[in-house]
Amino acid sequence: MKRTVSFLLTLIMIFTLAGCSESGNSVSDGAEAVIEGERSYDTTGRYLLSLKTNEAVIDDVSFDCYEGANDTNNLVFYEIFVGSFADSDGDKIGDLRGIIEKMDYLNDGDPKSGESLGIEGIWLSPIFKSPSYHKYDVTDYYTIDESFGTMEDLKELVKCCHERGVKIILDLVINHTGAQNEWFAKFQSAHRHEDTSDEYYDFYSYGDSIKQGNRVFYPISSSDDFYEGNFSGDMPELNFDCEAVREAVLDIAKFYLNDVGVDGFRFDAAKYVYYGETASNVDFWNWYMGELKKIKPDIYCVAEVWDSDSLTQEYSAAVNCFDFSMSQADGMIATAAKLGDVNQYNSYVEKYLNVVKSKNPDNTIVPFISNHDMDRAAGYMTLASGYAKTAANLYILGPGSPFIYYGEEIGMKGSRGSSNTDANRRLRMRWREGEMTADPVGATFEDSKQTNGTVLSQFTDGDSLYNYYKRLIMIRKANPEFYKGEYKAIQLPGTKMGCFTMTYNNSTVTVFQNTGIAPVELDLSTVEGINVSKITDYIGIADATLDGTLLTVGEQTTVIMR
Ligand SMILES: [Ca+2]
Ligand SMILES: [Ca+2]
Repeated sequence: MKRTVSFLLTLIMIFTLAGCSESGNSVSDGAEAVIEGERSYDTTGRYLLSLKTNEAVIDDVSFDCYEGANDTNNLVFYEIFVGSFADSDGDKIGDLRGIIEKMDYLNDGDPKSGESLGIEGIWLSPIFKSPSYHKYDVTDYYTIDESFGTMEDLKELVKCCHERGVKIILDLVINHTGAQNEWFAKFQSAHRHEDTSDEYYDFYSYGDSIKQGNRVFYPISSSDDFYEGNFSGDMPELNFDCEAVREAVLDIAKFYLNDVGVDGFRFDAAKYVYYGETASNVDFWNWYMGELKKIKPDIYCVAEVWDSDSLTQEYSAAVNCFDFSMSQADGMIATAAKLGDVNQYNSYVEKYLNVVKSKNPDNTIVPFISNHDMDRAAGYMTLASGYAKTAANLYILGPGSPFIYYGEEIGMKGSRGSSNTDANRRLRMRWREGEMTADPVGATFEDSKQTNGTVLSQFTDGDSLYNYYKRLIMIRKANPEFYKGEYKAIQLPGTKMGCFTMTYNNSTVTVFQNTGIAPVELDLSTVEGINVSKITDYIGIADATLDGTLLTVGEQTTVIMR
């Protein structure tokens, strides 16, 4: 469906101001192509954008909002840790119906309403029957854990997502199962009886000692054999040399693609399938993705290969992979966001994107700051420092499919801390006082450290991180080149400000990103490889002006030009 009304025009038409507002400063009165921006929010949190240049230019400053949901790659995803997100039945455990109830928060189906975050895809943490709160130890792949709901609830959530143009992918944990899985009971029984003809005898990886190289094995009780369990004794590892196992894991995916209608998967522990054997793993994922693409040609999958780029990129031949080197406190995004050199960041993005494309042109990069296995970003990139916003600028306004970890958009905190528990990284979503799940089992993070408020408190605050994320996603959608375009890093000598272009169908968007705490002036006539005449948007702590060829980008601010 083609949107015919321009993005900008619509926003101006709904210009019914109330509540708080911030406005860009008008600079250089009388100069050609001066830009002035007003960003406002009405009492419901509606985002209003008005960009003004001189009248000769303004007619060109309009956008068709790009509906990226038809893209296989390049969508803005949102990771939901299901048990901590939204509770629908009062037991304080997040569930699938809770997500359905919060769909308007995530995406209300109207790209121009300005009333939802606008994410385009959802990754659900594991939802299959399991004894743990995190559910990475699956008891039964065909049953939704009863604390999360039912298969019918999942189908309704999928329908609800698709009605809004949102993709939904499931966390698929197949390297290992839970110890309570009946497959494991049958495997153990076969070994106790030394019945090598039993169809489950080879179902899991086993050996005759407790340790082989770096692989960890556990004894099978009443047997001389040992089973592989690199993560834990409760997570026995399947044997992918067993044809029946390959069939079983294919059947699971088939069921959720065909019968439930999900759009793809996030593959847990992808490099552990064959422990330490990269070539065998890549072969496996190539085979698996090939089979899944036969079922659903436009499937979107992304794998967890938590390792160095040089290893992870090998898997890019088979499947999209998260870019772990971009994440966490010492990662590429945080480094550049915290007064770092954006030229270096852009060079990295270009180089790594090219590597991924050379491995498989259908795959792309998957930038993110944090996920359920990492300390939350707001702890080391505070809202007060502006880093939370510069980091978001860097990875949301760029190529690939950025993944936002739930609560990142409101600056939720949570770190392992001295109690060394991942539960602290998976705390309850802070909707508002009185409307939150319980924290996961074992969480010790003090509530008083959550100083950035709730969804409710941020909703009507025009300067809030929530409204900032919403605006970033709107800007991304207003520029289809972010989804479809070829990325090119433009080196700017003598400044840490970064520049890149993205070009699609002979249309180019040029982006300048200043993560420093001082404005940067740049004579555009000295920059090779760009061809721009006007600012079409900006987002950041400050604003931007263009006076002739002199571009001034305010502190911690990103500018979009055409
Ligand atoms: Ca519940
Ligand atoms: Ca394994």
